[in-house]
Amino acid sequence: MGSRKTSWAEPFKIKMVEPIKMTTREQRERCIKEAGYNTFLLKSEDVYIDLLTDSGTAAMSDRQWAAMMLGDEAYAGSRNFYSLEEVVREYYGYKHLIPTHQGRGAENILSQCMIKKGDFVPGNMYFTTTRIHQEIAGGEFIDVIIDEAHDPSHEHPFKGNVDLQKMEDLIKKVGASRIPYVSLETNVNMAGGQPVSMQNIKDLYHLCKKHNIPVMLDATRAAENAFFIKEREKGYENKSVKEILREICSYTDGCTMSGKKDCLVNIGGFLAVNDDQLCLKAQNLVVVYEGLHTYGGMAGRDMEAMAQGIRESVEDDHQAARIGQVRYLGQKIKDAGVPIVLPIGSHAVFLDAKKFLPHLDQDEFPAQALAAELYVDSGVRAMERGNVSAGRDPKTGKNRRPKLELVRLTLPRRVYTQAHMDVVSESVIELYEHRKDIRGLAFDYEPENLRFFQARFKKK
Ligand code: PLI
Repeated sequence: MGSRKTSWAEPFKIKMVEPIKMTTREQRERCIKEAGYNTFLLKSEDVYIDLLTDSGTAAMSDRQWAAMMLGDEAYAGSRNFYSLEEVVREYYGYKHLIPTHQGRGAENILSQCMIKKGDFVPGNMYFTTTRIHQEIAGGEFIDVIIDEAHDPSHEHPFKGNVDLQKMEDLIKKVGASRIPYVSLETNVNMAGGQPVSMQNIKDLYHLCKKHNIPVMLDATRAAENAFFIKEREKGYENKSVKEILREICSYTDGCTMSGKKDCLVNIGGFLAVNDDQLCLKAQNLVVVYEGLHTYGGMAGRDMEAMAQGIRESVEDDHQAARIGQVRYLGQKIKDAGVPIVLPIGSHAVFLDAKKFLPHLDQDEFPAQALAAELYVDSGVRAMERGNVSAGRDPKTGKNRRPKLELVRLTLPRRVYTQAHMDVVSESVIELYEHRKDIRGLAFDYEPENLRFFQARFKKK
């Protein structure tokens, strides 16, 4: 184990490869123009290294592929449902499982079940799909994350923490009866993949219990969060990711899950709850929106692959390599003086586009422009997480202009090598040297909902 103290390596070897191809700069200039300068609208064929998202992009293990062959595609009562249910009970600890086609399916069901018009839903920073389902159900999202989370250079070790004072103030202001639940996200995506501490989760749970407010976890990257707790929180250094994950969930009343991240599958999700009545209500809605309550929009084989993925996701070695790779990329970029969100998070390196392109106003969408330029430079596809993603304030109709204007270089799990990371960092560093030449963007087409997915832009 001597060498493992200073370096990490993937706990797997590669059995199958998928060819990728490099294009010319002229081709990429044409492709991005045709895509309206939106990396979501590029064809994946035209991408060299795809760091758009870690969602549904993981490489499955041989055991997961073997599990796919055990698919029981019965409409009702598939054995794979029971297998997934058992795994969710063992690893997450919740009593009831309601499968959904992916995370937002679970968010829809939970929001419809729990939120009434005029309610307030506090959360540790918004997530795009989570917030829109809360709003559609008649609720208003209230950000209760600590202030440090909105400062890209602040090195708080648990920047995803809930500010308990903000929570108490909200309860005082609107009353607990208008707060149907708290939406607690682990490894907060929009803050840069920043973890929540166990102490904070515990304190939040006790505060909420006092007021009879349930805590609903967004467990999408909870296993990754567990790894940070192991590394950074006193008393957890000798616990396994598996034990820590279970403890996180024990201070919550249920969770929504996008299985496409931690669970190492290409599609799937679930809602899991402890309350029997809430389960009945959710089962009743899942048949309207997703499918029967024993498949909820997933194929039997996908449920089996997810069950196996969950077992693999809590292996300490897996998380060490996963997060080690993100840090390798982040450190290279940081060492060259490029502004990034600190500390380096779990699933991505986030470029600080406000500092990268100070000559652009936020309404010229610096992060969108930077992601487009990165693609043109090297065929690397990233994602905007800033003013475009934040959307417009429904009350004022104005762009929300969030404090964080970021480009996310998101690492799919078990897919790319260290050499790919070197190519990415070289391209980012080169762009930084020529940053003054990068121009802003203006909308050509702006969709009403979740505009970042389908918007089109033109160069200013
Ligand atoms: O993409 P879905 O519908 O399976 O999951 C939605 C979702 C919920 N919560 C969180 C924290 C997410 O990160 C999330 C999806 N994230 C995507 C697609 C991403 O690229 O980050």
